[in-house]
Amino acid sequence: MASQNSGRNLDRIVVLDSHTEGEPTRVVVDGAPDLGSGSARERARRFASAHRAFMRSVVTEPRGHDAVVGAVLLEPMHADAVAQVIFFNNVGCLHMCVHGTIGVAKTLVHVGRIDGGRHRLETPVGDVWFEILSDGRVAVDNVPSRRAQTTVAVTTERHGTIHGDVAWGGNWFFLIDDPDARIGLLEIEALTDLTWDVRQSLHRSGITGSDGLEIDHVELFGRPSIDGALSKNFVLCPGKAWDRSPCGTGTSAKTACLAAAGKLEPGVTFLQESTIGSCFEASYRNATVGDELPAEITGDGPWIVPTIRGRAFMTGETTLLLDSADPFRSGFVSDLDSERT
Ligand code: PYC
Repeated sequence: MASQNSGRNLDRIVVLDSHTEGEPTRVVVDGAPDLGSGSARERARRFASAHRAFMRSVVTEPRGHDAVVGAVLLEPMHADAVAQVIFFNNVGCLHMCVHGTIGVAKTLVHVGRIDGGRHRLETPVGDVWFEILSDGRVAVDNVPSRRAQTTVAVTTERHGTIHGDVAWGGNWFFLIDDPDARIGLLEIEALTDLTWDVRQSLHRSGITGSDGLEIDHVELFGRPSIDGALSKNFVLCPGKAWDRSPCGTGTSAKTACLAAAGKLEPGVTFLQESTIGSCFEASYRNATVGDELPAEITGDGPWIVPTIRGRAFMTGETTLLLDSADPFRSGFVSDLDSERT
């Protein structure tokens, strides 16, 4: 949407904001670029290669901040899907986002496109299903997930040698268990320094996901502070922001590791606490013949289909304005803004 204002062009982007267990999602409902037709994967490639300025203008300063995850909703390929979605953050597209899916579900209810029930959503890494539960929470059956490697040693620059598992939960994760880790809002700087060191060291050491893609999320687990939770996590996202929610793809990766280690049976629920003290509930079923399993993801663990349940709340209905005379109309390019798909 564009308009003239004393010789200037004002572009308008209409967004709906929500947060899922503390982590923001900004759904673009008008003003997104034309990404052509095709699968979510194909459209995400086009989006990532040609529309980085658009992504920045929606999610980063001055209109947003580094933790905001954006979502563009598109026409689905399958007649029975409610939409196709591409998630993006401060440095590019995410493969998948569970907290964002919960936010999208609540947004679709808010605008009256759905009023409950179970819905198929197409993402760049496969279809997911979400259901609005009777208590208002949303359950997401995520993409099939798997532990790829266990007890991998990474030699970091500032924190010695650290061991962790590598797992796919819709994004690639390096998962570190440390019952002595202090996880909380007062520790953000130290936690970011540690996990960023791990992320960069993984990259330097050539440790990748089993499909050769970068491990761009690092997840640290310490003792929970909430009764009944299995652990409390700190999750570092690709653009160095930390997830306020327990991270749904990260909780899926954790679920895959627990299943692979024989520590969690199918159908059994556990609680994952976040850095701010919010929770996702998680369980899984074993994958079956009908599930879409990406051949390039190999590993030592079984394929599982995780279900993540959490709450989202609407926080805003906003029209973003992009003034052609504004030198920072698309925010500013950070050093971290790298080429990703
Ligand atoms: O919930 O999957 C998630 C997620 C990924 C990045 C931020 N949140």
